Amino acid sequence: MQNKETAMTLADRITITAALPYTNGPVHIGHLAGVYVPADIYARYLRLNKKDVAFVCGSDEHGVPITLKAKKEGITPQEVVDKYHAIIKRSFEDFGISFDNYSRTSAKIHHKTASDFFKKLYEDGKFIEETSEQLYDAEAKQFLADRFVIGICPKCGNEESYGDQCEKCGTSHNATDLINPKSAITGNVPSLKETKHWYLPLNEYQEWLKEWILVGHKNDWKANVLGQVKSWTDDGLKPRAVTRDLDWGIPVPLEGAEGKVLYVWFDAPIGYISSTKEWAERVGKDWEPYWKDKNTKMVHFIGKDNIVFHCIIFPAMLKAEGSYILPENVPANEFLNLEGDKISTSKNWAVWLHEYLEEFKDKQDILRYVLTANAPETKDNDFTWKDFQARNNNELVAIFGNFINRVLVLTNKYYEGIVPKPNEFTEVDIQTLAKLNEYPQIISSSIERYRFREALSELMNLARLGNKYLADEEPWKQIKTNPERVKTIMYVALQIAAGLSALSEPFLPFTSQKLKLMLCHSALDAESLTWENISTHETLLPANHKIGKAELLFSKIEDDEIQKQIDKLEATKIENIEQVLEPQKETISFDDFTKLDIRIGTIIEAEKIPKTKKLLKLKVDVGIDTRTIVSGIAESFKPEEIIGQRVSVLVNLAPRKLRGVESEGMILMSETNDGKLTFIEPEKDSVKNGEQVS
Ligand code: B3M
Ligand code: ZN
Repeated sequence: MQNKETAMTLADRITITAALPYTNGPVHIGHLAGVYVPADIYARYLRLNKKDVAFVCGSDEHGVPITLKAKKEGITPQEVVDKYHAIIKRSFEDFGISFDNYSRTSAKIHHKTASDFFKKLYEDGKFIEETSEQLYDAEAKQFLADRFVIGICPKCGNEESYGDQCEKCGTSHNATDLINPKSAITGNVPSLKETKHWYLPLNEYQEWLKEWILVGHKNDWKANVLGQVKSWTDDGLKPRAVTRDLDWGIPVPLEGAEGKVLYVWFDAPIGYISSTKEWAERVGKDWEPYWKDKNTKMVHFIGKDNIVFHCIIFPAMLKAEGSYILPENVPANEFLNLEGDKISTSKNWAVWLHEYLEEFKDKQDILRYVLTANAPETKDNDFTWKDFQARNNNELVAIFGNFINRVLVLTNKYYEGIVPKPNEFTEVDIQTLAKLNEYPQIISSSIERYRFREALSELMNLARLGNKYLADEEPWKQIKTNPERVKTIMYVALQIAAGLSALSEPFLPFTSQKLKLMLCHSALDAESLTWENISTHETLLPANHKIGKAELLFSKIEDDEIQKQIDKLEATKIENIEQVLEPQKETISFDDFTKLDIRIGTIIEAEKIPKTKKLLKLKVDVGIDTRTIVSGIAESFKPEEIIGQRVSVLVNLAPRKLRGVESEGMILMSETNDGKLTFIEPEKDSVKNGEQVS
């Protein structure tokens, strides 16, 4: 029987949200591993446990990423979101991500839900209304917030932090907190300009958040989530602007707020609510219990870069509004890398879901399997095509597929597909059936703690149990000498096959469906089968039931299929190098050029500048004199390896003091394909120091 304790821990109504993907590009395997596959496993599992599930998501269509993409593609933001919303929605459907509803934040129902939410907080006096100086790009005539501005993160020093969030340390800040901000539109250093915004005073919720999460959930939320929440609350939460001076987004529903929209991270989480409303309207349900009934359990599935928004900002919004429930858990995953490098939409360094579905037709479950088996649940992990091939060939084909194929082939061969009536069970048979009956609870226990990798490995252990049972009992040998014994062996093996068909559904829905059809057992369809009765069922496949023909569930993936994918990625890498070439700078006159005095020189001394990562202090003989030059090449060269190096030097650059050292000139450098610096040196040694470069 299923463990009573587990049955008790599962609420009857569960709202499951999955992070709304930005529609500035397609979905890739990092999104799937981090968010959508675990969320789908959880939703499918709960439905099999006959729970009332609302699994909601939708496209995140506002925010600066969309407008930047529109500028880059020379189309409107609406055209960008329409294009990628369609691709994303379709690819989720084809991949078996079983949302009850997939909406979009440009939908009217969302604009109304988000506007009403904002207005309620405004009317309840939950915002601080303040006019202050914000970053402004005079050339672009645009205020700079979010990804419109890049600068140094005040918390971790990341030099490419966005205006609202630093992706490196996850922290969230206001654009004016950035050090050395630069406009992402023109590259200019921004000026400051007055503007009015509405702020959510997060500081007022700090103690409540600490109590709710760091005390209340210290034992059941993941360490990576608790760690980030502790880090922000320790730093002290500050008021956060929930509006922006942008023309793409949900207009601020207040008089005098023309030209202002809701901050994308204010409106997007409300997208979960509007998606639930849209679903409830369609299926004739009331949406409120899924968001307001204290007995409803809510779980947010996200990646680690979204923790601050789902554990600090959105809960503060819900608390301020007052009528909503809060998440029971936010099991955020870490990041998945690809072939050892960070997945990057902008660099096209990704395995895109819609392309995978095209190139690996009907092989959704292989990718679901690999992304679950390699899920970055507690630390960043890496996806390689070789590992993808190995797991398919050595696990899905050799363990799961092989067991099922043997059972169905032998049942058809010995009994024309009829499940044989078993004779007396031996001790081994009884132990094997008892072990089978434990697997629903074993897998439940992992799933309910959001340990999907562990749960999947337990499912594979059930297939291993089946393989071992057959290998030990050898029905193909005993059929000649003890055919009555073989009836019992095949009966037991068929029960394991049926258990696999049901228990695999959350992880491998396409395989589960295929297997259930091959077993031709109506009781195994989702309607009648619950997780519980897999083990309490007298028998999953009763004697005299007729199964269908055996078909291969999985097939080997050959080296050439994988090499094609690896070559495709390598080609992307080369494209990236070509793409990364800086566009030509603005035209200058010949007179401008003649002002530059570039000479050939030789490095005669070199030493590191203490407490710096990049700087070397060089003594350079430039023919006309010997001078000190500070150069940012320490990450590419050791001092001792560049003594005697011939170089090109801009000698009439105004002297500058760098970390206390007066630098008189600049060593001209270039970059190799793999990002290392390289000198510009004369081809021939006969060129003397002091010779001009012209
Ligand atoms: N659009 C996904 C991201 O940051 C973001 C999630 C919104 S969930 C409300 O990549
Ligand atoms: Zn940072």
